[in-house]
Amino acid sequence: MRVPRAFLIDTDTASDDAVALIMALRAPDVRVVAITTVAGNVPVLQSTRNALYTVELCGANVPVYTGADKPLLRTYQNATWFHGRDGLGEHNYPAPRQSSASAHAVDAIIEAIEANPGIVIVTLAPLTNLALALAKKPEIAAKVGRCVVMGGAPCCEGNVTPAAEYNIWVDPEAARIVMRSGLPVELVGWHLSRGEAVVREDDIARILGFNNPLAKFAIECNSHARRAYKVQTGEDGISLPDPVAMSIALDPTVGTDWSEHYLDVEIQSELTRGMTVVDRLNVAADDRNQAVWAPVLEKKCKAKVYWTIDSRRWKEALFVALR
Ligand SMILES: [Ca+2]
Repeated sequence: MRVPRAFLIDTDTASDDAVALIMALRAPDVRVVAITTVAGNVPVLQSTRNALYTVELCGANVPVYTGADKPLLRTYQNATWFHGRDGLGEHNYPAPRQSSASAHAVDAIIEAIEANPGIVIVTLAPLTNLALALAKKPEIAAKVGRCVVMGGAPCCEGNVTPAAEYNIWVDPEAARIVMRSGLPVELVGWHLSRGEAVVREDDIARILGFNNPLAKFAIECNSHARRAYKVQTGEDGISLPDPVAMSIALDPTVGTDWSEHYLDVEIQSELTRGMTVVDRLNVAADDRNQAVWAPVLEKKCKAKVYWTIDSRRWKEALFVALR
């Protein structure tokens, strides 16, 4: 039998994070060594509570570590307008039985990487925890096998400003630290959870037809997010950015078109704060650009940016997890 792959998941557990956690916890060839939480969609203690609740619903036994309660420099801004006050659509889920592990998320990240060389890090949230871990111990970057980042709006519109996606926008300084760290980043932008990837009425009926508590929870906790997404984009259905990223973490071939580029994050502009700037035409080393791009070029480390996915296969991965 193959040795299961080690995953660490960093999350601001709201409704789509919860579904992504279920996918990883139920994957037979994955061992989730730690879940770390951060302030994002909901405040960090709510995020921890939601992660613990989801772990218990899966009958799993994975430690949850609480992390940063605010971005590195910016004022914290939640996304309860999208996911509901509790992040899970306001269905009054009971408190989890377990409490979070005693170590801080930042130390848990460092320890998990050192104990599991080649580990897959999946980030579903602002990158504050990972940035703090890299600041504390930069050499961990070289020990990570893959770093799948749900975040960014590569060469397209964002979901919180025209230029930026929420996870990157909330803590752009942290995102910049991660992108410049030498980590093998794979960027799963917000655009990949739109259009064909949206879980439509017939998909929802199919999931509810599985008739089990996880399937019911996955749909129910996204009720608020579904309404907010309709208002935001006009698209009907449940858009699931974190589960799409998880499906790629589980199987990179779900991504159908991707390429490797230098990537940086805008931190100075008001208009384009948190924009993920992708060197799509590979001009960063040109005379015109190399001075500005020097800190990125120095690392000689390009990010893998996914442009399209196979929506049928992404949804199949979702169904398998909830069946
Ligand atoms: Ca998230």
